Order: sequence, then C-alpha cells, then structure tokens
Amino acid sequence: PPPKPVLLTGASGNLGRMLARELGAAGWTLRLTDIAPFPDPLPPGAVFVRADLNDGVALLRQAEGCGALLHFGGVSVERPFEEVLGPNLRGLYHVYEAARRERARVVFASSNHAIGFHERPREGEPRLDLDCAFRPDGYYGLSKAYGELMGRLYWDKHGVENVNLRIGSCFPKPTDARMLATWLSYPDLVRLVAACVAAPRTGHAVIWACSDNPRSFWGRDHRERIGWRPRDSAEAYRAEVEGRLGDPVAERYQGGAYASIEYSRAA
Ligand code: 15L
Repeated sequence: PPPKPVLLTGASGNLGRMLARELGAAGWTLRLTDIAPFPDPLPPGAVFVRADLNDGVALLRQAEGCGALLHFGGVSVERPFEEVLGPNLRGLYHVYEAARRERARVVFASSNHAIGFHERPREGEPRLDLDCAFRPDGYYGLSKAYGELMGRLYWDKHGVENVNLRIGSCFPKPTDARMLATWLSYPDLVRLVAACVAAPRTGHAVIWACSDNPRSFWGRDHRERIGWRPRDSAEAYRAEVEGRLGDPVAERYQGGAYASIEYSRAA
C-alpha cells in the first residue's frame, strides 16, 4: 500500500464504492468523501467525511497529509450546464488547489465523453491517439475535457503530477454492443489506479481506460509511464450484447447515447 493516506472523492458512487472496498482490502489508508452518505461498511482504516466539492476549505482539510487524490466525484452523466458547473468545474479547481498544497498526485476519472463526438472507426481504420482533439458530446464531457486541461495547467505551472483516465464504460460487465469497444472491467480499473499511485513519476499523463478489447476505438497512450496493461476483455460477452444497438446518431459516435441527447444538427 502507498506510504501516505489517499483521498477518494465520489466515494459513495459506483466506482468509488468499488475502489474503497478493493483498495481498503489491499491495506490502503483511505480518506473517503462524497456529498451522499457512504452506504457500505467502512473499510478498515478508512474515514468518511461528507462534503460538497463546492467547498474548497473542506477539501483542503481532507487532503492534509495525503500523497494522492483519486478524483472520482462530481456529476457522472449528462446533465444541464448549471448542475455540472459547481461539482465538476469549481470542484476540479478545489481538488487541484489541495493537490498543489500537499504536493500530491491527482488521478482524475475523466471520460470518453470528452472526445465522444469522434466517429467510431470502421474496421481497418486507425484508432484514436492522444493527439486527437477534444470533441465533447455534452456539458458532462466538456467538464471532463476541462478537468484534463486543469491537469495540464497544474503540471506545467506547479509541477502537480496527474493521470487522467479517459474511462470508457466501467461496469461489472458490458451491457450493449458499444461496450465491446469501451468496456473497462472493475479489476482492470483497480490495477490501473494502483499503478497510477505507485508509478515513480507520471508528469501529466492520459490513459485510454478500457480493457484489452479487440474492438477498442483507442490507440496509444501513456500506459508505459504508468506501468499498466489491461488483462480483461469485453469479447467474452460478445454473443450476449452484439445486437443491442442504439439510434443512428448514437451508433455513429464514440460517445454513443450521450451524442444523441438533445441532438439538433441538421443531417
Ligand atoms: C461515463 O462517463 C458515465 O459516467 C458512465 O455512466 C457511462 O455512461 C460511461 O460514460 C459510458 O460511456 O458508457
């Protein structure tokens, strides 16, 4: 386990709860926080503090003495701009200010929705690399692009290390055909987060966070710097989900159904 305590925001969310359980079981000293109560028994050695990401002073206090901040908090699906603004934009600033003060590393749960308006590659077409443009598919995806750029800024200006995980679809198993490309297994995420914290130096890094899926949309990234490789694959679920398709806009773009929310562009 890491030598210093690790702060986990969004601890009461789906991924937060899973990470709290798994990292707690691995002997990590965890500080957990969320705006919602923590619904599970506390892992050994963990403390939970209920707080809003809008509260910068609370975050500074929680981060005191921490070596890494795992930022999984905030709005996690497409919502109106005003709902995204506080937790995802102001909250990001508070997380980075806390990291700057503690000289801690940030691991940010970014999302494929930061680039969701890239079309899906057809067979044989090249996959997206890290030099691709941000093409957010909504206000949520836009907030994730902002979060990655916040990391860029804090590394360049203050030397705050950060790893930005462009998470595909992290669920117990794939539930539709798109996830044959985007699925990230829970064990692959746990190993990824552990590698992000353990890596000797990360600088500003970006990772395409999906499992070893043959149909992945994504190519090269900074995983060698982190020392991570996915071990699972969505392919095992192919027969189960292959026919589960979305509307034509969703099927065209990497972000899937997020791209078609309020889509009003003429064909
Ligand atoms: C996300 O960013 C969401 O948090 C998650 O609920 C899924 O919708 C996922 O993307 C996805 O694209 O499948």
